[in-house]
Amino acid sequence: MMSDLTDLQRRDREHHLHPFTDFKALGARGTRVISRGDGIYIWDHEGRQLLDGMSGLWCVNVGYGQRPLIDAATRQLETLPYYNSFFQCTTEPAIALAERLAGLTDERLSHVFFTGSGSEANDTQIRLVRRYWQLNGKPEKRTIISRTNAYHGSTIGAASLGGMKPMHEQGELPIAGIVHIDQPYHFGAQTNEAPEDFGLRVASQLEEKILALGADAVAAFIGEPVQGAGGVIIPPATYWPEVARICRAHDILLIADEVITGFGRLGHWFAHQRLGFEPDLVTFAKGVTSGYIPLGGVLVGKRVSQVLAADGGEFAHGFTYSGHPVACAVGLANLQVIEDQELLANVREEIEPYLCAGWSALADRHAIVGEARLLGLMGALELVRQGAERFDKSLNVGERCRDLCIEHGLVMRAVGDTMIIAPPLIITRTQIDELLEKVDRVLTHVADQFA
Ligand code: PXG
Repeated sequence: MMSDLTDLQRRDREHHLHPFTDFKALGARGTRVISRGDGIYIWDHEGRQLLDGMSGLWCVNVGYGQRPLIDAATRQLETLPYYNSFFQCTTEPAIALAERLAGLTDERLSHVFFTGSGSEANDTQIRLVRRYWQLNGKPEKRTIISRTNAYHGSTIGAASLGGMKPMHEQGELPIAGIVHIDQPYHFGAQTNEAPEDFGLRVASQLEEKILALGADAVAAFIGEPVQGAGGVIIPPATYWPEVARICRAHDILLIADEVITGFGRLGHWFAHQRLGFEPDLVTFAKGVTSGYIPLGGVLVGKRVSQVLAADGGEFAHGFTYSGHPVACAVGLANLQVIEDQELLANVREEIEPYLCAGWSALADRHAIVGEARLLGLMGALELVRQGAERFDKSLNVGERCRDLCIEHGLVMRAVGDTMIIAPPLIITRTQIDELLEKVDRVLTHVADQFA
């Protein structure tokens, strides 16, 4: 029997500490209880239908209710719900998924280390790159360079890699050996520089930082191909090839954190395939199972895997749920759905161009949109007072806009005053029309209230 909403909210308030949530504010307002999902839609406890413009939390790539994923989980739960990959053991789904993931890239990314989440995967990266240089007789190569406003997860290591100041302020972060350079945020930099020049200039900070620290002290550089939680920061086309060149020139490992950008979000299995660079290591999570069940990991390039596999001894690292058979079975079914339903081509050829045109038009029609940007199915609208002038922070325009979206039956995410979408890859043109029409109406309301 369904519980009454106020009762659910009371029990939630009394016992459930939510992530990234102001507990007092939530307690006063009451949680939104989500009860059901189908395709690109979710329904809340009161039966209100919402177009899920965020694919859950950037993860439900194949949409809700995909039967092959449900069946794969059920079958695996019945056969073998759990076994581990420690002590020379493994399971068939873990083998098959590792092989399948390695096959999604060129031959270079040959091995997979499984974790339960993206945060664990990035903590694994820290230990993996330091272990690699240790085995190469260069243990002093241990510093990792990351970027301001990056999001790499919430564990101590991953939050240290991240460049979010409010997170660092809670818990004495970052840990030693992690430093940050600027993000390639053209709109945020308020510069007249051409994006291509700006991309090269920001990338050159990496070289300056390496030279300042000494290449002998630097293990790796990590970055999200397109920053997600930081506000869909799309780097100029010149940025990543230049970053890759600098890493190669100074013998620094290159880590692409593809937790959001992987598995079709940019119309390819991985964003680096689109943005033109070759990472040594790739972090994945979220879309690998379309969020149906937790799974993450690291795709390890031959350069690193060969050293680990040679006579490196034990890599003293792993999780109870590394290679969880149910998660891996769901991952395999998810990849099959992406392939069978031709979702990569659907994004590239059908959905992205259509959405992109409608998205740019929003900036033309609404003066409060300072910039509309989109790559693949990751889009952002920068809400501004006018031009590039921001609203006063205390107005909470982004949050108000998000609430208005909900009232109009649409889930968008607000990062400050930047409104974000990342819809499921199965979205159709008709559904994009519906999404754009809702956003259009909401922007008119926001403009009436704040402009
Ligand atoms: N790397 C990236 C690039 C991410 O976006 C993680 C690592 C960590 O993954 P786990 O599975 O440990 O959460 C993420 C997660 C948001 C939001 O509000 C984004 C994430 C997580 C929670 C909230 O945009 N990304």
